[in-house]
Amino acid sequence: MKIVAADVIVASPGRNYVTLKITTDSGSHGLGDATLNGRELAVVAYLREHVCPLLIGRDARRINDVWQYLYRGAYWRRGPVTMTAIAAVDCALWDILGKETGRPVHELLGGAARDGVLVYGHASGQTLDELTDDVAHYLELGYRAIRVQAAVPGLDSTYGLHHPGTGHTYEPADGAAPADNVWHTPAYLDFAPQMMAAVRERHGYGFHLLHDVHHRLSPLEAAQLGKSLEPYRMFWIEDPTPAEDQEAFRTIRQHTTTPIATGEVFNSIWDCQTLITERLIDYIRTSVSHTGGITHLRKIFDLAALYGVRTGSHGAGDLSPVSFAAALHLDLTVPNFGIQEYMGHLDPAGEVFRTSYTFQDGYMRPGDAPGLGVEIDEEAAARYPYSPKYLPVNRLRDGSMHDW
Ligand code: EZ4
Ligand code: CO
Repeated sequence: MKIVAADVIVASPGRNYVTLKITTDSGSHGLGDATLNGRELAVVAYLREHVCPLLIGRDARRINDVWQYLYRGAYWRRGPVTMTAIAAVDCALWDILGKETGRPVHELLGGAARDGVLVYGHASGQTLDELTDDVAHYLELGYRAIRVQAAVPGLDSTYGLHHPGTGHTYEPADGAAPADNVWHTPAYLDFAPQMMAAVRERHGYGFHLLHDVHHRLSPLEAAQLGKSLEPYRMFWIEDPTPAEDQEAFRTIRQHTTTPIATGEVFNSIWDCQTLITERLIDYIRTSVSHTGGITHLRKIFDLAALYGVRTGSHGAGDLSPVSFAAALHLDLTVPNFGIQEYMGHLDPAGEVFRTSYTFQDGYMRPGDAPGLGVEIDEEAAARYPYSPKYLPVNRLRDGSMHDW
């Protein structure tokens, strides 16, 4: 079964998505998500100029060999652009294998190890009243796990809040240049325990509570935050410190029992080797589309299983429905699954991507359609041309750059 075409589809149904479509001489095609938020065209160029020409004529069934060829066969390897491109190829080949064999990808991975995939939704608010109302909304929808973010008093902008009018999701990438945000750690460290207290006071402890710090603290500040949140029994705090410094997590670990999750910016098993083997984190959050696809992510998850680290993959709206479906198939099969982020996709994304996954009572299921179970409507995609958008940048009050 030879690959005869590999096409890159760039579209912006609500936000930018890059989709790789691989076609075989047997008439099958498969999809992979190649979206890298704010750096979309770098992946498009890497695919179109350097990867797609190498795929033509290769056997689509040899997923492991194609992966090794694109990773090990490249002298300049790793990094988000390369690994997102490889992920798109890998997911598209799993999709093809599923369609050719008539089976959903989770069956090809050894079959379901659970009945459903626990997901967490995103509640936020400009005030604590707005936040706790939003938590009520998610509880009514049936969510058993909820991430909470609220505007930090004294800051002009805060990460992770719904834009007015966008419904229950948020979109940090905006504008043809990065927005300048201002960050002040003391204001945040004072506010975070008040936020969790308000949520637990109104809604109790009958659901999992999560929070994303988004890489902003020093190790000791993160330890202070973890300690101050212990009474609220967090499911996790996410990305407490800039994630490339794996050793930094030792300090956090020494001081607090609040569980730690990280990994959405990682691209390979080498990025989290120390974190996992030294048990410095509780949840590994790498995503299928930024970490080399199903083939590589399952290796990370297997390493994590050996050390009692559970999974908690990134599932923001800037990962397309193709990526989300791939995540659900893998989540269903791994023994050490923890939780899956689910932000959803707003229309008109639904005009472009037809999905078969479902949500019920706080759990999601990928469905039994052959392959990944997502199709793209290319005519609809053509109606939504690419529009450049940037993620914000962060500065401290004195003007110096800070992690966003
Ligand atoms: O800011 O995916 O947990 N979710 C996140 C995301 C990231 C975006 C960046 O593109 O941190 O919202
Ligand atoms: Co995050």
